[in-house]
Amino acid sequence: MGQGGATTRMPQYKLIYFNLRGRGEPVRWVLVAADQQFEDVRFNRETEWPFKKPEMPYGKVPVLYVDEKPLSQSVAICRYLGRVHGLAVDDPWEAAKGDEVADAVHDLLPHAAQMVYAKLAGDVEKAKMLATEFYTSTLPPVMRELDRRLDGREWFCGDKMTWVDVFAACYLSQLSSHHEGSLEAVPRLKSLVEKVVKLPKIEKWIRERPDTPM
Ligand SMILES: N[C@@H](CCC(=O)N[C@@H](CS)C(=O)NCC(=O)O)C(=O)O
Repeated sequence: MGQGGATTRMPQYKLIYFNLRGRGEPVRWVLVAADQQFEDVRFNRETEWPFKKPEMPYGKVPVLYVDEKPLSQSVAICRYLGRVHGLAVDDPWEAAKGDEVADAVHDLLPHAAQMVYAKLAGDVEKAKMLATEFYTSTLPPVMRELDRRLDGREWFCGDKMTWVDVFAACYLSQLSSHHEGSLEAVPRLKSLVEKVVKLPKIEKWIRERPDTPM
């Protein structure tokens, strides 16, 4: 009960995405890390999405409905959830440097997606070429900078885990799982990713989530 006898109501969350990890998965991880229940609505991309697309703001997913109000853009959604559920910092500079990390990781996605699509299409040569480029040229400078950011601090925004750590760990754990040893040269980043992945609630989510190709 809140002050004056009013009941403090938990927000109702409904996440709309495809039956994939993709850009929906970091939102799911932040919801899980924040101990929030949510309805995990997953459309089939081929059969259902063409009918649902016109209903979505910007015609894109993920969309998080917060008490029936839609919020788009995966990074904005994670940032909002972080602020509302205590997975954020107040200091504007630390918060902005956290946003920087999230955007830098998010920028990797189109490159990674090309690689995964080529693999799923069975184009072995193209997939191999894109993977070599991704793991030798695209990913290492980002990993190095993220590792450097962790010099003398446990988490990206200081001594407290925030949505940024959860967001980054979600993508980097998946990307590194496709390429053995890719986190070895960046021990501080590797440790951050492992700490998030080993949170009991995240481990449980990974164990129980639907098995999807990407
Ligand atoms: N910047 C947006 C990108 C949203 C986006 O491109 N979503 C893709 C799926 S990952 C989508 O809706 N594709 C279907 C379409 O464009 O019809 C975000 O991070 O949420």
